[in-house]
Amino acid sequence: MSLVYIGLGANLDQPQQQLEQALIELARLPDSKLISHSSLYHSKPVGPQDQPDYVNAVALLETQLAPLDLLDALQQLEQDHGRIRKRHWGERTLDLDILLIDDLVINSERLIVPHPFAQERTFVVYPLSEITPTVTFPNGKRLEQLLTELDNDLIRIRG
Ligand code: A4P
Ligand code: MG
Repeated sequence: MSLVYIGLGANLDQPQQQLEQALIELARLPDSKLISHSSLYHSKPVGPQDQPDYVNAVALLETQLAPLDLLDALQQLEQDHGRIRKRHWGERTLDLDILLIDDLVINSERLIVPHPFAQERTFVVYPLSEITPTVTFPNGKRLEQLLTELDNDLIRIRG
């Protein structure tokens, strides 16, 4: 059994509803249980600026799926949401990133854990801290420290 943090992001086709639906679908994944999730947040795009603002959230899943089986399941959900990959860091109907799996470090062709940009992204660090205020990354970096290094420019969506 693993504890997995998943980053959710969307900026096309009613992004808030995309995320609300994705949370329902995460709760239905086989051999898994959705433990909690953060609020939903509006955030400015990181990467190309000529794309709509994002809605982001972080979810905590307990799962018996192996990491690559979980990645397969998440990519299937992205496909179900009509995801088309247009460009790197570009617009999408649903992006599901594996942020952390317990204190595992994975560097394989298809999967890098912790997610390489997790520690520098406001839209990951703040929602993560909402559900688990004390997280230490495998490289020893503590979430409390990361919070002091990032300006919180997120706008919380009232649920
Ligand atoms: N992959 C490797 N490691 C992982 C992991 N930990 N979780 C591989 C998920 N996938 C992982 O992903 C490309 C490949 O990464 C996958 O096939 C998988 O095998 P992708 O999502 O199709 O490609 P991408 O969008 O070109 O790149 P990437 O790195 O996933 O983009 P990001 O980092 O997800 O950034 N701004 C705001 N405000 N909010 C956002 O959510 N998101 C992005 C996308 C850009 N700007 C944003 C946001
Ligand atoms: Mg992604």
